[in-house]
Parts: sequence; C-alpha cells; structure tokens
Amino acid sequence: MNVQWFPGHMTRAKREMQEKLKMVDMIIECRDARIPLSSENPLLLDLAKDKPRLIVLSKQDMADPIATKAWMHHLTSENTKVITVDLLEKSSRTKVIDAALEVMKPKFDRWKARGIGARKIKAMVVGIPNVGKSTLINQLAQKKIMTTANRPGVTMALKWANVHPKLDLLDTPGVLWPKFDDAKVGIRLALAGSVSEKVLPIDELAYYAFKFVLKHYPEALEERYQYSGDDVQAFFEHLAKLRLYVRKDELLLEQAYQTFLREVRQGTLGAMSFEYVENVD
Ligand SMILES: Nc1nc2c(ncn2[C@@H]2O[C@H](COP(=O)(O)OP(=O)(O)OP(=O)(O)O)[C@@H](O)[C@H]2O)c(=O)[nH]1
Ligand SMILES: [Mg+2]
Repeated sequence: MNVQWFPGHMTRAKREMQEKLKMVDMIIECRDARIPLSSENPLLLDLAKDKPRLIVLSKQDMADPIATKAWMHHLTSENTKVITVDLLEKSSRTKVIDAALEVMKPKFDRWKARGIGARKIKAMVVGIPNVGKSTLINQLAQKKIMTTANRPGVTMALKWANVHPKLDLLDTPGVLWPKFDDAKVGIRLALAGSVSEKVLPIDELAYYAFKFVLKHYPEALEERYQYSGDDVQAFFEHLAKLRLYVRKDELLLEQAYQTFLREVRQGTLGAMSFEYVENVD
C-alpha cells in the first residue's frame, strides 16, 4: 500500500508556518497518543529544530496506558517535555499551560538576567491532521474559537488565539508529508483518523486492523463482537451477519469493513495503541 496525500492547503500552510516561526518562542506539538511516532511530522521537525518543544500526546483516553507511559519516556529529551492529555477534559488546560511555562523557564531566566521584562509566550501549535490542535486551543481559551471535527483537514489557515495572560497560541492546519516511505505509517495514520481511509484499499486496511487487534487485544473481539476465532475472512462474515449487512442472500462485507474500522478508530473496542516503543527499529 502506497499512500500519497498532500492537499494544496498543506503546501501553503507549510510556507506560512515557516514565516511565522521566526516570531514564536516555542512549539507545542500535538501527537496522537495511539501513534506517537507515526504522528510525528519530519517536515515540522526540520522547520523548528532549535525551538523549545512541548509534545502533547492527545487522546490518552483512547490509548493503551502502558504503551503511553513507555512512549513518554522514549520521547522526552533535553529540549523537549512530554505530557499526555485527554483534551476533552477541562483539567487538560492547566496541565498544558503549566508544562508550556516550564519548558520556557530557562528562556525566561535568561531574559530576566539580561534585564528583559517578562513578556507573553508565543507558541505555535503544530501537528498532523486530526490530532486535536484546535481542540487544545479551545480548551485553553475556555471557549470555542476554533472549528474542530473528527476528520483530517479541518483547519485551513493560521490563526492566533489569546488563551492565558502569559500565553498566545497559533493554530495551524494539520500538515502531513508528501509520501510515506514506510507503508505501516500510512496504515496507522488511517487507523487513527489522520488520513482519510479513502486513500487506502478498505479491505486491506480492515484486514490489517483485524490482525492487529487479534494479536494485541483479542479479548476486545470477543467482548464487542462475540468472535473468538482467528480467521480474518470468517470474522468479517460473522460481523456482517451480526449487524445484518445482508442484501438478498449476499453478505455486504464492505459495510463490515467500514464498521470495524470506525469502531477501532473511535475507541469503541476499548483503549488501544497502534504502535509500541518495543517495535521501534
Ligand atoms: N477522545 C478524545 N478526542 C479528542 C481529543 N482531542 C481531540 N479529540 C477529537 O479529535 C477530533 C479532531 O480534533 P481537532 O481539534 O479538530 O484536530 P486538529 O488537529 O485541529 O485537526 P486539523 O485541523 O484537521 O488538522 C475532534 O473530534 C476532537 O473532539 C482527546 O484528547 N480525546
Ligand atoms: Mg484544527
């Protein structure tokens, strides 16, 4: 499977972000806690190598807590702090603000030493599509100033938001990179909803998802679908019958694929991560 997806607005956004980067103090990078590596954007990494960085692993409520803990450890470095949040929870507000102020503390201290008075931090919120950038800004601002939706490519233009006496945030459109060299990355992005699943053959994606869930969370198949076998074809036939996806005498497998992928993506089968530190090469 070869995924190519780089709509025109992303090229424009990348250029504008490059320009704005000069005036921001730090980067708040949102990644999906279920795919902390595949939701990293190498383009953005390149753009802002030297800026202090806060990685916000969003959707922690949908991710496997054990995997998330390992990722936090793995991703933390000298210039980078990592936190995990459920951005739909109000409590994420102080968590993000405190972490951003902490990341900026060395810079604040330098300013102070040079006699420069404290000023507002300008942070650029970046990340691939659908990871919760606009949701984070709304949560911090305590009102809905950005449009959010559960599909990739909602935000199309850069926009500033005043969210705290010490912090201004710049919302940016989700940006992907033009080509995924590793096919698994494309699949994981589709499972988490950061690329439209339409860019992949739905049967292959559904088969992959089934095999993945069978390997890592087999009990979820039993609980949600009362399926205890290990045969991918048999599973989707079972699901089609279970949900009455039948026309005349024919099973509508495509509907079963869609349902399964949607439920995996929405966390209906329970909290799941789609990649693990142990498998990082
Ligand atoms: N369960 C859960 N859902 C979240 C969380 N954060 C964001 N969402 C949902 O994820 C979807 C995408 O959120 P957005 O804020 O629109 O994502 P975005 O990164 O701005 O997306 P683009 O503008 O398309 O790049 C929305 O349906 C949010 O409600 C979270 O921590 N937990
Ligand atoms: Mg957005």
